Amino acid sequence: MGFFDKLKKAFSGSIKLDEDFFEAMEETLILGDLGVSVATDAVEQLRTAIKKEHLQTEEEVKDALRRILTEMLRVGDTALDLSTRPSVVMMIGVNGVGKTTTIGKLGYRLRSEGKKVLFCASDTFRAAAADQLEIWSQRAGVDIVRQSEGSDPGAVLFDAMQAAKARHTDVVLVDTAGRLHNKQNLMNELSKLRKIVDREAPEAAKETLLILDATTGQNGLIQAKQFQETAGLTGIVLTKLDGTAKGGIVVAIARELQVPVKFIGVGEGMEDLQPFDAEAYVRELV
Ligand SMILES: Nc1nc2c(ncn2[C@@H]2O[C@H](COP(=O)(O)OP(=O)(O)OP(=O)(O)O)[C@@H](O)[C@H]2O)c(=O)[nH]1
Ligand SMILES: [Mg+2]
Repeated sequence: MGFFDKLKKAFSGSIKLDEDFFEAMEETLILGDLGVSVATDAVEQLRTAIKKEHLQTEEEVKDALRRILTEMLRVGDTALDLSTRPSVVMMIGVNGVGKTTTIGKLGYRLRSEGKKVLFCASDTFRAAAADQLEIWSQRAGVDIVRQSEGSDPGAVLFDAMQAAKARHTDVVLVDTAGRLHNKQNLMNELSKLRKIVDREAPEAAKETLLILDATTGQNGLIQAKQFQETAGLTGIVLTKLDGTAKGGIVVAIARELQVPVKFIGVGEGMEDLQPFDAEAYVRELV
């Protein structure tokens, strides 16, 4: 049973707002991957709201819960800071979450807005990675800087930054290799990439987006903390929301790290990237 069904069950029939209800509610939220601290806090706030506002019906209680979770997700600007030329957006995250695909979609989106975009293939781990990004660059109609397999990701980034300055590029989108958050040497490589951007474009607006797929459970919070420590996150992209998983852990991540979700991925196509709408997301969740 998914989170949604469980919640429906917790709410089913005429609700009796007793201890059992609050317990079931808390358990449902935890099982829905919102995490223990979010669940405890949300239920606490819900108790207060029910008392203060004399809520009685299922719809009123649901609305209050939606309001509480939406508020937890509102932790900052959901728009990308692209205020300088160039500005630099780096995608990071564990393997297979959708970093490269998100770059493709975002590149298409930004180009459609009239921006000059450059892809940087800093995933040099596999030859196929740069090839995959190159296919996206053709589809989206944007330039790419790449080198051969096995070259230094930092060297590719350096090249891309030079090219961006020479070509008056608006936005550089940097693809990185997937890595486990507990592999220290791979994580160090990310901080190196960050330093290259800082050195080559000290004044540039920089975004570091953690790509997280909706099937990620409680582990997502640990992942996010590690990536935050290493590279400093400015936003989250929640991918694969077109499936059944809802990625409830982003509520915990947003709240604990104070990092907003900025986009959602809803498919594999070029247009399947949408700006994050906290209210709409919570409506799907509850
Ligand atoms: N359904 C769905 N599939 C997605 C979405 N985003 C990415 N994918 C798919 O997920 C798979 C992995 O995507 P990639 O973009 O290659 O992921 P990655 O993070 O770059 O992977 P690595 O570079 O290997 O770490 C591909 O088959 C994508 O088409 C999404 O929003 N919805
Ligand atoms: Mg990739």
